[in-house]
Amino acid sequence: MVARSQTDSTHADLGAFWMPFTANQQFKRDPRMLVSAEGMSFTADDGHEVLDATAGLWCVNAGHGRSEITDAVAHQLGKLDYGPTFQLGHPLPFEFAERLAELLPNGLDRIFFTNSGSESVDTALKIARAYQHARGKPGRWRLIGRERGYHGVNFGGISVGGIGNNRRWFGPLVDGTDHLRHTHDLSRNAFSHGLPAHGAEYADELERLVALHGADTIAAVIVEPIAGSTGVLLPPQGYLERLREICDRHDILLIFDEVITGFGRIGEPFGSQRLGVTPDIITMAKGLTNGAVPMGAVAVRRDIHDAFMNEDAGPKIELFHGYTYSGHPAACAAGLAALDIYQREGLLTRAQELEAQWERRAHELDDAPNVIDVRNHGLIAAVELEPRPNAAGHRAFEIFRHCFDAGLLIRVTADVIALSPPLIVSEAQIDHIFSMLGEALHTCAAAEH
Ligand code: PXG
Repeated sequence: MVARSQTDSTHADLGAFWMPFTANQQFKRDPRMLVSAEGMSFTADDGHEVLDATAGLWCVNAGHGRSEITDAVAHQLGKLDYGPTFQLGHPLPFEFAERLAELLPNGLDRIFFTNSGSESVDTALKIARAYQHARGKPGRWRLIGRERGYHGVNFGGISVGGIGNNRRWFGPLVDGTDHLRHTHDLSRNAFSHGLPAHGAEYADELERLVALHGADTIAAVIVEPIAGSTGVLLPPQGYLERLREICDRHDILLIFDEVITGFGRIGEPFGSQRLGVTPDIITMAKGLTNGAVPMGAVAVRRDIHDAFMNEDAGPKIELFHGYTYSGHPAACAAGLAALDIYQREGLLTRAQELEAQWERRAHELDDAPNVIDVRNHGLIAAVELEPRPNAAGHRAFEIFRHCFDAGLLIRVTADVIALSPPLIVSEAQIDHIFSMLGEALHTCAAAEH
């Protein structure tokens, strides 16, 4: 593997692209550019290879450069590049929705297509509120999220989301939301293997919010079964079950945001199947097309969908919602090809086969310098670092840069390092990921002294 060369190119032409969730000025002074990808690796513009331990941004579950997807998209664009889905149809989204329904938990077999995770979340929240109208309970409009939750960046998503910086700059948010407390509790759960033992009782917070607001004002609760973006927070054992129970008791919809946990990340097609709790609505994106074409979707329990349908088969639209690109032909073609690969190669359950080695290697970092927690589930691991005084996030970012130069792509959020490789990762590559990360933790710590 070629190490990264220190180029001094000025990259004077990088100004126009306002980069998302990026320190633009810093990046443009010292850019990290990827120019191609194949299998488990990217290649940077200086020719050095970077092993992808994050599946891009949690999306390239079948690995990069899958020719079946390229071919399917090219073929579809040649045949029908675009077709409206408002009052018209074309075959692909119908076929893709059927295929997804077969994979989803029982009963969630009605699918609304979007273009991203953020749109899926806002769609799900709107469906939840509109459903309460459709069944004659329009007073149920409140939406409950959770502290530290990430549900994308649109107004609905940041309103139920719980990451301070994603909310505080944007003025009044969507009215009628409240939040459960987060479940991260290192005092009791540090260095857990798999789901942490303590904290199921955090779900009882929902009872408190019901007592405060009245169940008859609450439409839905939305949580990530495993929170990813905020730094990988695992649900305590029994927590999701208890949340489900309380929602049932009070007739509140439960939405799982599976944008990260969908498509095999924790060893079943959807996280809810692995975790044994079935929500009423599931949002997804990312792995839906293996990251090749932007697309999201919302899966809804059939009776929720059916509440919008009535015997009047006239021209009345049942749900005033949709996107120009809902069910885009190229996205559906990519999604169908991705599903074929996932199923043919057994990728949707492969995380369970690799989990023991993954967990063992991850926890070999328990004693590495500055590490205050290592946690894991499926093919996800997080290494949490002690923040430097008055410089939160700096330590992890240095490790990110060190790893990138050394040929390993990790993801950092504040001082949490998150790992989530493509599900095609080999056992040797798992060893390599943790050896390189261990080396980076030691080297960066030594440089601090
Ligand atoms: N819900 C969840 C649970 C997500 O993780 C979104 C919604 C929004 O999806 P879009 O497609 O609109 O970005 C996400 C996105 C990270 C990282 O590093 C995570 C996401 C996006 C970018 C980076 O953890 N999650």
